[in-house]
Amino acid sequence: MLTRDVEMTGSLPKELLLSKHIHFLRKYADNSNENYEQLMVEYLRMSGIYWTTTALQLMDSDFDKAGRADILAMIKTCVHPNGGISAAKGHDPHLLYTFSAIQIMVSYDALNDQIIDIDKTAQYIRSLHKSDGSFMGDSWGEVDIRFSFAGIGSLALLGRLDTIDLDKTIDYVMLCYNTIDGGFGSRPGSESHAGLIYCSLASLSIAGQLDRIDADLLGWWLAERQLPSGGLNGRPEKLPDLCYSWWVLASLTIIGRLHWIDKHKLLRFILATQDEETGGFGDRPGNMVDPFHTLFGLTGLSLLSHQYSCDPNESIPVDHNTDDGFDYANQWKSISEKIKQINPVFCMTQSVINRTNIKLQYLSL
Ligand code: GRG
Repeated sequence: MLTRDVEMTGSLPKELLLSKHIHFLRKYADNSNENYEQLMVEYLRMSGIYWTTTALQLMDSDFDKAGRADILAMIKTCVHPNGGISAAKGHDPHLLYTFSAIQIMVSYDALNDQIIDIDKTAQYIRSLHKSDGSFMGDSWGEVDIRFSFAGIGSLALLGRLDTIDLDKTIDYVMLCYNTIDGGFGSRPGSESHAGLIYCSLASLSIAGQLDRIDADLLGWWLAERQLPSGGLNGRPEKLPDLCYSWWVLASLTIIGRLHWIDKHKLLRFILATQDEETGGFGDRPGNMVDPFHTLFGLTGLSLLSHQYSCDPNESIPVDHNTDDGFDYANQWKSISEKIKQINPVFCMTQSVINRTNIKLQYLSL
């Protein structure tokens, strides 16, 4: 099989540049409207705000003060009479942006701040649920497993999961399951992809139905996503991309097999994707940085460092080269102190998820 990868040569960052990342992200979060106009593509602005505020929240204890009122006011301008929420004012509502807006509101503990009518928004989500259990993204009718997760995740955060037939919804998710590799594709019969595997496992976790998959087979396929550079791709023969430090690692965490990848090599890859001048992370070392990759670089580090510092059975493998300029034990400890714990299902801080009553299922070996 063809392996495509990147070279890890030259002087690449080896430390977490925390304050630079906070500075980079604050440009997006402060006075959000004007800066988002310039720096974000408008049609996905709501998700941009979710990526930025979640990343800030992971690093910054002052998160609540940063732009809260402006961001909540902006969300209010995107709420439609049918309860759906759009990416930006004047755009049509869509399930993905409804999910992002709900995630932001829950993070700010603002669900009951009269920004949305919870019943109406739950009914909007239900209106996109089809009789076969699948979800459309909007009234135009595209169906994708991402929308199943956005629907289930949104309703769970709203406390309205009983609005839909959850078993039927999960039966549709299982139609997208590929018995050959244990993964999931975007629709029944589609190729397995790490992003869609995350959406499926997160849905199964919320529904408590993770026992319907072959976790060893899937864990093997996910671990195979790691390339010699240490980075992860989303499917075979593709280049590594930092965002898979979320889609792959969150999936492995949900099924209790995070330790099946080489975390030290991945740490080197993640740190190498930082921009030492501007802050922020890019998809690969040396590439342009953006809030999407910055969030998923930080969430990958959060999953790895918190497991490492919490699990007494974890130790640095003896075959690891200790002459590569990395003090792994100290790095993991310091990263876990600097980045808060992320929840692998919702991609929101664990402390926020602890405030909800949502019960999640995880597998273990
Ligand atoms: C709450 C974190 C969170 C997500 C909400 C939108 C969504 C639900 C999930 C998206 C899952 C997904 C499909 C991720 C993949 C993103 C990505 C890098 C797509 C690029 O696809 P290709 O085919 O990439 O260009 P490869 O790497 O296969 O070449």
